[in-house]
Amino acid sequence: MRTNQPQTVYLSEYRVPAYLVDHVDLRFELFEEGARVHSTLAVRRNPESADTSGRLELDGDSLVLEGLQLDGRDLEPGQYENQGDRLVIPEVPEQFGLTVVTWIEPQNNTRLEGLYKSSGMFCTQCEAEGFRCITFFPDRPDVMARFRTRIEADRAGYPVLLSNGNDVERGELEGGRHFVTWEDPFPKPCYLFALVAGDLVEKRDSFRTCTGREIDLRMYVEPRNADKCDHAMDSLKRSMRWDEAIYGREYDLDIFMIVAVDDFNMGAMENKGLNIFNSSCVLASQDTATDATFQRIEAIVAHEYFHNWSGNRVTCRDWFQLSLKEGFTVFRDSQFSADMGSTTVKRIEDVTLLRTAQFAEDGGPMAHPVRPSFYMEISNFYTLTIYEKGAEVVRMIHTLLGPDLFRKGSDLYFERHDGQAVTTDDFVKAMEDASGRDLTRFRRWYEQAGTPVVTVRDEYDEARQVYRLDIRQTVPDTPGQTGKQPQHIPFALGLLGTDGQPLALKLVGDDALPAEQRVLELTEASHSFEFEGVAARPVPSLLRDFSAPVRVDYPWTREQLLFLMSHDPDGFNRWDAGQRLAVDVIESLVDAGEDAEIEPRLVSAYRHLLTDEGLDQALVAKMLQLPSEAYLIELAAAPRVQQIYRARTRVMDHLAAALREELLACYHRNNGGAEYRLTSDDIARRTLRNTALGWLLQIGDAEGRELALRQYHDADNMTDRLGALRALVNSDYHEDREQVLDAFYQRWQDDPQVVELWFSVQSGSTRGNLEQVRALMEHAAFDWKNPNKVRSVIGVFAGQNLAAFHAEDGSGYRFLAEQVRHLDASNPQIAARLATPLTRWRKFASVHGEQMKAALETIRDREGLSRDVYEVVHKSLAG
Ligand code: 7MF
Ligand code: ZN
Repeated sequence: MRTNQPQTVYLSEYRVPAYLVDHVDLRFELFEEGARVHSTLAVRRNPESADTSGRLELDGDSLVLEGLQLDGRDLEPGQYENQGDRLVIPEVPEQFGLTVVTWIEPQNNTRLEGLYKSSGMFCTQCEAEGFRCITFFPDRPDVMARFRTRIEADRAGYPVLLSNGNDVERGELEGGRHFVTWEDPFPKPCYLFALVAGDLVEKRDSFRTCTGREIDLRMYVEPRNADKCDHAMDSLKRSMRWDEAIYGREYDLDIFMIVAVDDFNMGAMENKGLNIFNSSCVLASQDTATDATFQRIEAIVAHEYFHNWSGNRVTCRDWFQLSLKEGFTVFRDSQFSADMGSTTVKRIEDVTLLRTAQFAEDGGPMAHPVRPSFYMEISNFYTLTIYEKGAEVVRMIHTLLGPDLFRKGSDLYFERHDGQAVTTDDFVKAMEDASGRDLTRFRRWYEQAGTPVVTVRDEYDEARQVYRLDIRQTVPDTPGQTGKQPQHIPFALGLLGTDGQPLALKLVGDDALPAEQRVLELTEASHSFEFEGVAARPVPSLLRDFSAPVRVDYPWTREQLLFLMSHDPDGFNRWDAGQRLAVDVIESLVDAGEDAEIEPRLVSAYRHLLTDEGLDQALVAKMLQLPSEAYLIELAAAPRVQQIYRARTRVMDHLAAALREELLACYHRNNGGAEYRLTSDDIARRTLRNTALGWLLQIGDAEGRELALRQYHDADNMTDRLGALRALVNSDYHEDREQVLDAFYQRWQDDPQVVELWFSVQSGSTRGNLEQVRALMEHAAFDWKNPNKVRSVIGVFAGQNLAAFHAEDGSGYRFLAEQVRHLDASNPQIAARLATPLTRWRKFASVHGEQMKAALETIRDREGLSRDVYEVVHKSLAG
């Protein structure tokens, strides 16, 4: 734990490493009281380094140093300095072997960084800087070494011993112990190191690559989860096939392993040949996982697998380049998910996350560029900006280059940089070189934080039959960054004629063949585009498919939005028009007071969605979701949360009451019956059915209640069971709610993933209050040491139950601050993430903002604050 003020790390201070490590020989002796780690490094001076001092510095964290030898000779106390977080040897030769012996206590490691124990098994998490909690090492991604790892443990307790690469030797030891040795032929940074030891069952499968190599696929899980591996295994094979077909990337090792662990700070980790997953992101059966979970698992398995090329074969030079691997890999996994299901639905989901949460981050105190230039604690920079905005930036390159040149660029990137640790600039350069396009101005997307605002105004000249768009862009100031330059924005659009048909677009003075959609390239602060041959004022369909991560400002009328909702050939924009209309209606209630009339055309638009079976039902299921409170808050300049909550609820009540018959018909039309399948059609049907049920219970409909109870009892899958439970929990049928919640818990209490769902349905329910959330934390199934439980109770409360979190008396804020202070002592990474909602205090005017700030100050004043929480709290209180 930190004792003095944390240091800031700057990109401008990057220097190549003074020493390189070619080979690492590790020996782990695992015991119940701790673990001894013997590490022998083959070190040599880096010829590229200007540092000729002869001084070797290794990183360390919470280590007990038991031995230190240079070329086989013990170092005397005067020949080295153990500074705790650093081991310094002032004078080393050009090339040498260094042996370090450390003692660590995985069983007491609650931070879940480095080597720790989860449900009786040993496992590791080394990204970003966890390897230094295992042994002293140059813990930076540009030091790449070949690893050989021998694991020794009690055979009965730990029959399975895993590390990266291939198993090359195994045998028995004295005292009922055994060992396995693993060798990874690919040099890698230490953040990709992994070790697992436990009593696990093995599920095997295989995959034949495009060149005919047979890859051994293995999953390791606790015996009780043996029947929950199929979906992840199938997802893995689909990912491997897809990466060959779309990116020409073949898997390189002979074995690929996946391990599920219950206690994990994040979703999953791409360790070379040995991916480790949070159980809730990999295990699934029809009985225990919802459709959403199945889809998330497919995406995460793909994401981690894709890292084998975008991350492992080509890795990051330093952690400022994190988006090099994360932005690109998220882009790849979204393309994959789009190909596996509905492209439009996937785009809607990605954009919803981006606009709700990443835009909020980009407008808050932690705003940072996709390639940051400084940080205190790198764990805090695994953000939506790095991941989601980073993916959008790659997606824009794809849009600008087109699929063929993009593929040429990615081939060049992988070929040119295979085995290297590189920068986001190297990525852009490869795209430029392969395509011949100039991306100089485009690079600003990596350097400037903040969400650009694109303002569009239009004018129709009937005499000339010309329609003109005036488009301006501005990039807002963010903490520490002002006076920004225009960015290179691909702006896709179409125009619709009065009959609802798309117009052929012909720009004045442009020879390109007329097309129904164009990607305009905005590179300056302002542009004018004139379209000729336009017979009547058209309706513009702007930023189709969300072609850039920007806010569009255009004075939409409700007529235009209704028109686009039913006519836009771009499915994404049809959905977006519906969202804009709903936002406009809700906002007008916030402004005009709760008794104001609700736009009648909203009801007819929703009626149309509910009744026209000719519409794409997956899209309809999305269109029926009202914009979330979080999104409405994000859009508001000075959000009044209680008013927003009441206005949104009133619109929902109004729609549900007016459309009761249609909702019932929709429910029955989509009533399951058939066997559970994971096709987009079936998922859409279940979503529609559960949405209809939720709306009916929202207004306390008695028939809806009967349907929910029946669905709960008859369900043969978790999607339907949880849909019914959620509808009841969010209703005023208190007795049913309590009864069904009890029954659910009794039935599923032994399954941690289902208990997480049970927790989050309650903590996220707007009918629940803070007392109920506190009661959940007293529940036997709650466990402070398990990040999933903390997230599903406290995180879901603060992130989704916004009316309660923003309670007028400030109790929600004080509650969250209390939990952050408590958790910081055991798990700083999770504590820092949990604190995020409070950091947005400036956005909330008057009392609320002050209450949030006061809560943050109570965190700031905690004795022995971690670096993780320190950075978040100080940045949000600063200025
Ligand atoms: C899909 O990126 C998208 C994002 C770091 C841990 C997984 O592979 C990862 C790891 C964090 C946040 C999100 C994701 C991951 C991490 C993630 C997972 C699946 N390298 Br932190
Ligand atoms: Zn990743």
